[in-house]
Amino acid sequence: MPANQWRLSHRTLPVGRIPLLMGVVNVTPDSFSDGGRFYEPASAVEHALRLAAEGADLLDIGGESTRPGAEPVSPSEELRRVLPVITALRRQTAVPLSIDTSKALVAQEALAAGAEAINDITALAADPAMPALVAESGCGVVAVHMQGDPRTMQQNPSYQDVIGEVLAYLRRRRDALLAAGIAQERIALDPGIGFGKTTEHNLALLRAIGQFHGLGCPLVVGVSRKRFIGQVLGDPAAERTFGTIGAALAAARQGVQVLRVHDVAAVRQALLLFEAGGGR
Ligand code: HH2
Repeated sequence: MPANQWRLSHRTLPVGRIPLLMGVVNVTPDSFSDGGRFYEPASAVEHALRLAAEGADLLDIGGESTRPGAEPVSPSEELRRVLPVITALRRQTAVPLSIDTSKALVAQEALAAGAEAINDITALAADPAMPALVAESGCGVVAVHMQGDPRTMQQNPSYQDVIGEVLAYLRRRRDALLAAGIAQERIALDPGIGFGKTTEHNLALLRAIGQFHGLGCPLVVGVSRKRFIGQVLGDPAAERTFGTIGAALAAARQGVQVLRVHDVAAVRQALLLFEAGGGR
């Protein structure tokens, strides 16, 4: 049975017939699709409130780009970017917030400012303080699969069996988080589309994502505006929103519980019509 809820610090998000939408708020100068657009706190807050109004179920605030080749950012710089945004949003919207970070210091301050989940592309493996922080605070967590690190991950991604290896990794990380005292219903798992994967790897994972329900946790998938969309279309420069919608529906058909997207209104409308037309 696919998981039908995801517990955060102060509430449980029930998963209905279509996936929950996690709206992307990048407070960065260099994110791959919207870098610099929401770098000022006021514009990030305005953007996040727009995504909330469009129907986002969760807002994911990030202060460090993880696009291929991106350079790391110090914890103090990451905090300088995200904290004012989280603090302002906590006052202005009831939509739950997640912090997209791999650093316990950043996550801890973000939780103190009102974030209710940690979205970590290293699956809580990069910073040894992360698992205990999540266990003690009782927040939700997203553990993402990545091969390598953002600086080098797209240089030569290779797998013998991409589905088996990503599944096994997420199972190991789930077990490590359970052993650290994190409740299973707080753990969401993400195959990490684009994180050390070729277009073929991404498509194989997307086609097989239904198999990941066996892990017993809600699944998060981030296809939004990613490079593989341009490659499938044979046009790397193509506008990627329409392709994002197609990939989102492929995930929804397989019961994915959470989609991380930039274009909340577009994906939400597509999902509502998908559901009205019979769904999966
Ligand atoms: N993708 C990105 C960042 N964070 N988190 C999860 N759980 N899943 C994803 O697929 C994922 C993620 C990359 O996208 P974006 O935030 O738009 O770009 P950047 O990392 O350049 O800020």
